[in-house]
Amino acid sequence: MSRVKTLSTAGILGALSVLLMFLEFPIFPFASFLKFDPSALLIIASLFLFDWKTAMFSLITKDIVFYFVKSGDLIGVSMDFIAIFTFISILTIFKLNINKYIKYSISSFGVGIIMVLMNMAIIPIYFKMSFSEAAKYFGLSSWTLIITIIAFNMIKFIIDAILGDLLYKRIKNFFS
Ligand code: RBF
Repeated sequence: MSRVKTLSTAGILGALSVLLMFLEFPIFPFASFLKFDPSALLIIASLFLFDWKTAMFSLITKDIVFYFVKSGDLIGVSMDFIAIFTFISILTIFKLNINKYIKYSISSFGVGIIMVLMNMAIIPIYFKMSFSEAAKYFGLSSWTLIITIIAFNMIKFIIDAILGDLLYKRIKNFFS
């Protein structure tokens, strides 16, 4: 497939994923700033269909468009961007030939760890209180907030990777 076609397809996947972002909802009502949405499935499909660079192009398109049409929340959109960037990057360098569901689980756990660190840095800016104060504010301890963040990212990325893989299998012949 030509570079132009690949990039237009990647852009279309990114634009379509903005629509899926509108379906966002919190998985854990006590930490409602963590919102699940199925949009990463199209970025993951873009990775499986093409490559890391093309998937990044879809991701950048998605988060820029989403920022302008819906959220206006630069921190929220950036956190989503970093989480998906981390997931597709881990999947790209993860060369072990193991069951794909184990691969998705390990990769999404990796995203969970990175996002705990990101949240520790960002929560004091976003909520104007320390990580442990924010945890208390949500009715949690620091440890349960850490576990919530890991669980959220694992649920988000395992679901999105399984759906992205299913979609990829459905549409791959169309692109070859
Ligand atoms: N999205 C993730 O996929 N993983 C995260 O760990 C994560 N942490 C966030 C932390 C804060 C403080 C905010 C505001 C957003 C975070 N998001 C995260 C993004 C959020 O779930 C949602 O996609 C965006 O806010 C866009 O509505």
